[in-house]
Order: sequence, then C-alpha cells, then structure tokens
Amino acid sequence: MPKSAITISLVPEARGGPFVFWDDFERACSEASRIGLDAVEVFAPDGETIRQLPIKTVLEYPLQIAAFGTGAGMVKYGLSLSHSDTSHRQRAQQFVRSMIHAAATWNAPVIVGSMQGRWTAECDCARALAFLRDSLNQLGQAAYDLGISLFFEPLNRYETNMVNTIDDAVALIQSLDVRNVKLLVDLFHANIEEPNIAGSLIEALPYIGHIHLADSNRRAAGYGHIDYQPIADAICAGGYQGYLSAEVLPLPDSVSAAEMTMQTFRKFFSTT
Ligand code: LER
Ligand code: MN
Repeated sequence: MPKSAITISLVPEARGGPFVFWDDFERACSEASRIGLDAVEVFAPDGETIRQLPIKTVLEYPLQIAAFGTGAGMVKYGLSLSHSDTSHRQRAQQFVRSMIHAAATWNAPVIVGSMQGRWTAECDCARALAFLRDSLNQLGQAAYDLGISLFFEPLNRYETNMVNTIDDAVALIQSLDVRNVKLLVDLFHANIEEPNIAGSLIEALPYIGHIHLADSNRRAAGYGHIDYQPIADAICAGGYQGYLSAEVLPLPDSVSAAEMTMQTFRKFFSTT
C-alpha cells in the first residue's frame, strides 16, 4: 500500500513554490502527524541543515522522512548537473553529494529534479544529457555506497528542456551504470507531458521509487481536474509501496492543503 507524505520547504529563496509547509520544521511535523500523514519530505537549503534537523521531533510523532529535495542547489546557487563547465558541474555534484551524505544519516533518499538543469545553444541536448548521465552515475554510486536511493524526476517543458517525460526518464535510468537511481513521477508534470498518466505509470512501475502527489493546478490532490481513480488503480494494482508526497501550493493555507491531501489519499490510495 502507498504511504502518505507532505512537503516542507526550509529554503526562503523558494518562496512561492509548491510546498505545503514552510520554515518551521517542528510545526510541520506536528500538523502532519495530527492529520495522519506517514512522513515529511524536506526541501532543505544544504547538507548541514539536514544534519541538524531534530531527530527527536521526527521519531516522537512518529513520522518518517520520505526524501530530501536538492533543488536549493539551483534555486540558491544556479547549479546544474548537466552544465558544460567542468568546475561548475563539480560544484553541483558536490552540493548534491553533501546532501546524500547528510540524508544517509536519516536513511532517507535524495531527489534530483531541477538540478538536472537545461541544455543551451553552447551545450546541445546530447552533450548536456551525457553530462547529466555522468553526474547521476557518480551520485548514484555515492548514494549506493551509503545504502540509499537517488530519485530522478522528469519535469514539464516549462521547467526544463532536459527530461520531460516518464519514457525519457526511464531510458536515462536504464542507461546508467548504477541500479539505485529510481524514477520520481510528479503528477503535476505528468498531467502536462503524458498522453495517459495511468498508462505511463503502469509501464514505468518497476522503476518508480517516489511519487509527487499534486493536482493539475498544483493544488492539493482532488482540487484540480486530474482523475485519480485510474491512477490509484494503476499504482495499487501494481503493488507500489512508496510514498505519495504532496508537493502542492499551500492553498488556501498549509494546514488545509495537508488535510485536503489526506482526504484524497484516504479516498483513493488507502484501505484504512
Ligand atoms: C518542481 O516543479 C518540482 O516538481 C520539484 O520536485 C523539482 O525538484
Ligand atoms: Mn516534483
């Protein structure tokens, strides 16, 4: 059975982004637990912040950490894992690597989404993809050595020109030398890029490690126009046991978005 999670951003520069809770980790854990979620997913500014999160708070509720996002490397520092400049790329890799080391202390996976960057006139698609593949091989190996997974997330065409579709993400993952890089399907992006979300999920299921639960308008699941029944059928029949993690705007407010998410999660994805 899938598990439920909610996002919290600790990155002020990401303000306006699709995260349910903001800034106050303890409050997010307290509300997530009260509402009945299984876990929190943390969008953190750096590895050091991950190390200093209050483990006692998480364990006491009790909650799990579903994953750590690395997009702060892009949002705060403009770093990209597909950049043509070697020293830039090494800084991007180092940023994610330090998050991998910190995440491993929580035994939690790490996400590469916006850190995939973009190809440009100076560095065409094939070259940029080769750089991205090299970065994922190195970071996947670092995560493997520490016993955790790396999640790779295709993004819609308005956020990247690198990997937009589930098919392309699976092809990239298959081409890697490491086997602990899993697919992250964000339903908001899939709604834009996939001809048939449920069909794509069924095809990709063996590769999926994580799902971002969001509606067509980036609001809580159930409050846009995505049809969740075929998606739930695809995921549940396929035996998916990972997280459905709400990466949505805090609308009308954080607590309501979390409660609305949980309502939809219970309706479609949970038997309890
Ligand atoms: C951004 O749209 C997103 O979906 C994030 O999960 C990317 O890191
Ligand atoms: Mn996402």
